Amino acid sequence: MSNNKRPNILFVLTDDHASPAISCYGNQLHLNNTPNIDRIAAEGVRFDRALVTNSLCAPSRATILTGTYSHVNGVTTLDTPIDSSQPTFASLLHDAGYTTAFFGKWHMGHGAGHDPQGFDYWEVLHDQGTYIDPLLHTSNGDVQTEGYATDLLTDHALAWLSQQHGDKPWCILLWHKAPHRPWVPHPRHINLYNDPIPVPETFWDDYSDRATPAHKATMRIADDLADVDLKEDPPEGLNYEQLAVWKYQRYLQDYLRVIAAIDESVERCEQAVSERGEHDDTIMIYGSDQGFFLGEHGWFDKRFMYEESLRMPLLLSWPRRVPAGQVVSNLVSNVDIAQTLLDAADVPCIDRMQGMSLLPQITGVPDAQVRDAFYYRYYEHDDHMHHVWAHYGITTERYKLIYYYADGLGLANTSDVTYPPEWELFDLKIDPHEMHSVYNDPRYVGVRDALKKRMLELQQELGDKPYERPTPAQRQEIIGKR
Ligand SMILES: [Ca+2]
Repeated sequence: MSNNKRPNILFVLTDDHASPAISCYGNQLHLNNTPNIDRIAAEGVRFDRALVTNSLCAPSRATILTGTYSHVNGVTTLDTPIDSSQPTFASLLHDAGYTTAFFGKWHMGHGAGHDPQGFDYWEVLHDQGTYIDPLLHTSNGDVQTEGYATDLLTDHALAWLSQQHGDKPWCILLWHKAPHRPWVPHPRHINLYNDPIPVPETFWDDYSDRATPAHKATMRIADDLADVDLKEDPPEGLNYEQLAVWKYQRYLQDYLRVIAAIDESVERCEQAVSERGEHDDTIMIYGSDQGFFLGEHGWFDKRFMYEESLRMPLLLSWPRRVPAGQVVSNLVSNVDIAQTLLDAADVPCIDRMQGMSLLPQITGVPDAQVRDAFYYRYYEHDDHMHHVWAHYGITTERYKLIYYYADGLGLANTSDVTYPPEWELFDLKIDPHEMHSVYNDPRYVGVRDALKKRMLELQQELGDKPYERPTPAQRQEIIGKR
């Protein structure tokens, strides 16, 4: 077999899977064991600081596919469906002779103009998708299925793979719903994780030394998990703190059980590829559309530019080309995935793509390009459930600067109240959990000003613009349209 054979690609993306719930990431709380996901890292690379451009399901998916930021691909929020005529790494691979297929969560709109394009075959979960008996949306109409979504999507993907013969390389995107809320496990996993799970050290965070948005967010495990998440009544007589810990247990138990099914799915994928004799020439990628809070800062969910939410797990193996057992701590991103896969397939990327191929960094190319800083922007200003304010910012290896430009407009929990913009600055070296903003600390003035300058440069390079607050007249107009 030639070294120049174009690789197959099997890309497993999950939804809201935080890296502390993947055992190869070495979580101090030892939450679970994921031996099959871990195998990808052992046979390839574990990226320890893979950052998303916008920590939300649909925007991350659009960024991964198109290799562009939200302001370029248009998918800024959950309510901005994709224009799926945009070129993606999948459509470019398809044009270059790959056979391509998509199974699972799309969540970027349905119907003409929004359905997947560039795939020889696709079937997507209807909208957000369900864990049990999911309704599938396909090019031949909707199909009602019976079964557990993680298993069923794996069945369908591997059945499609078994029909692929001949010389064309293939690319499968198996993008699960799991472990997204409301975390419904398969009955075979219902007895896992019954022992008490320790709470993270920031669980009781009171958000002192942070800007207003951390205080205003409504994604606290203690206060904001719903009955559909908890699925059973708590024991009677618990005080507030005891109830919070009980809710955390319920949350984590089901979250980890759902991940047990994903790890089994990955094992089946690995076996299927090996049985086809394609182990060495297949790129296996495991990632999640963003990180997730697993009780850190007392939260569930994502959205914030804080590390737990900003960092996605990302593992990649390609035995033919990528040396095994690597750990990469450089700043990489979901915006890099498209160019990396195109590079691997020797297909040129297109000018609008805004990331970089990660292959040089992981194949031993001397002086491979790395980032000095990374730009982030979260737009979902008017979310009615979590109330995380819109913001943008920059992170380097050591520092993170965040600008909350929210001014009250569109904030469901603050009505028409105006808030001033606020900043946060964290020194991740001495404060890795981001508990103390040093934005107003005189010792950090130099760092602060340098980061602001670099953030504006990056914003401009990427074609984004600073937020402009509406004038009082514009403000009245916006309010009047409600
Ligand atoms: Ca997600």
